[in-house]
Amino acid sequence: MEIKTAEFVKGIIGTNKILENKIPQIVFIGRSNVGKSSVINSLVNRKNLVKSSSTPGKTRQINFFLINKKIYFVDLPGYGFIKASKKQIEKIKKMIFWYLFRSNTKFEKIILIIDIRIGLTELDKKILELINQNNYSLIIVANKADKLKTNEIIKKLETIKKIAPNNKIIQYSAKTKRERKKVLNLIFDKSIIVNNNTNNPTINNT
Ligand SMILES: Nc1nc2c(ncn2[C@@H]2O[C@H](COP(=O)(O)OP(=O)(O)OP(=O)(O)O)[C@@H](O)[C@H]2O)c(=O)[nH]1
Ligand SMILES: [Mg+2]
Repeated sequence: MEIKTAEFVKGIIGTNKILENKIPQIVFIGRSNVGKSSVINSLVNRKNLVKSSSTPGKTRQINFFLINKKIYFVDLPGYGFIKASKKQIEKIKKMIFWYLFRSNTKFEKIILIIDIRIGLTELDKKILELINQNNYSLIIVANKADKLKTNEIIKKLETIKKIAPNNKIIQYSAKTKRERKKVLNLIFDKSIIVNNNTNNPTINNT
C-alpha cells in the first residue's frame, strides 16, 4: 500500500477518547534513539512529520498520526536509556506499559524497532515476550542497516533470528529507505482491507 496522506492527530499521556475509536493502530516501539520517529518519517515519505533528534528521549508522548485517513501510526517514546531525570524515565516507562498492556487497546500490529548493530537488548527481549504472550502481530525492524556492510547485516540478522525465531525480522534504514516497500508490505500484510468507499477500515481477522 502506498502512503498518500499522513497527518499528526494528537499526543496523549494517558487515557483518551482516541483509544476508543475504531481506527486500527500500528504502533512503533523500541529503545530510545533506535530511530522510531525516523522510521515513521521515512515510511510516510515526510522529512519532519515526526520529531526526531540525536538527543535520546525526544519523543515524550504517545503520538498518533493518521495515515491515508484510515489507520493510525503511533510513535512511542523510547524505553531504556534516555536523557531525563529518574522520575521522568519512570513516568515514561509506566506510560508505555500502560498503553501496551493495560489500556485495552487492540493493536493491529506492533513494530519493534531495534538498532541492527546492537540487536535485541534484555529489555527488548522482555517486551517481546510480553507482546508474544498477548498474541499481537509483531514485526522486528532492524534499523540503521546503512551503518553495516552486507556480510555484517547477514550475521546480525541471524543472531536476532535465533533469539526471536517466531517473529518476522527485516533489515531497514530510515536514512537510505532501503527495503521501504518491503517494510510497508509487511506492515499492511493483508490484515487490513482498505475499502475506498468508506472512511471505516475493515479488518480482516482471518
Ligand atoms: N545512519 C542512520 N541514522 C539513523 C537512522 N534512523 C535514525 N537515525 C538517527 O538516529 C537518531 C535517533 O533517531 P530518532 O528517530 O529520533 O530515534 P527515536 O527512536 O525516535 O528516539 P526517541 O524518540 O528518543 O526514543 C537521529 O540522529 C537519527 O538521524 C538510520 O536508519 N540510519
Ligand atoms: Mg522518537
